[in-house]
Amino acid sequence: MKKIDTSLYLITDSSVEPEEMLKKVAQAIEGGVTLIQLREKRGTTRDMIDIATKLHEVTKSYGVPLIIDDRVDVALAADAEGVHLGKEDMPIDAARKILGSDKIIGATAKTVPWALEAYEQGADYLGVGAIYPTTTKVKTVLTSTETLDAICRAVPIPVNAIGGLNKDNIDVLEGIPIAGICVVSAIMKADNPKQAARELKGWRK
Ligand code: TZP
Ligand code: MG
Repeated sequence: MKKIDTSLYLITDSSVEPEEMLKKVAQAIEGGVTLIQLREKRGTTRDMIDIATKLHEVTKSYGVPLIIDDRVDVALAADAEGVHLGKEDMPIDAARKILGSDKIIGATAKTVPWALEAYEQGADYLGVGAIYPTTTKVKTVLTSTETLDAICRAVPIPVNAIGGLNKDNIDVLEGIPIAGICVVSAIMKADNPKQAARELKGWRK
């Protein structure tokens, strides 16, 4: 199993301008973010590769891995450390054939059977949610904390909770053996991303 620190996983917000996004990511890493995902829904493939390459320069300078949402081709072009795949994206086993064994492949899972299938196909970590309704633009349904807990116990890979999480509601995850949390707005929409990351970092200590 790969050693991946998913404890505070920041996903970028496609509504933030790229230059601003790069600054916020750097500040968030300084506050303790351990993994970054580029979730970019705008522009052409060329634009995405451009943003991914710039973001990778930033994440590499801090030694934090970069994951690209949905796009195996963009991950390869930017030499990112991995990719995150949902049910409508490339199947995990197909992505593994293209990416090889060293790249990180994350997957979304909302049920125990789905989580087991993703694990068996070679996923390195899972994102489970949405735990709370989210203001981030995404097609998702709510996942109960009971299902989150069951998924954590069903697979040996890191499982992260996602969806509407912030410092004021995160206590709902207490006692569930998650490896970490994924957030978009709690950090990307914060006036001070470094401070926001710091506060989230400390939630389980
Ligand atoms: N998948 C499930 S919820 C979500 C994604 C990408 C968005 C999470 O964003 P936020 O702002 O942390 O609720
Ligand atoms: Mg996707």
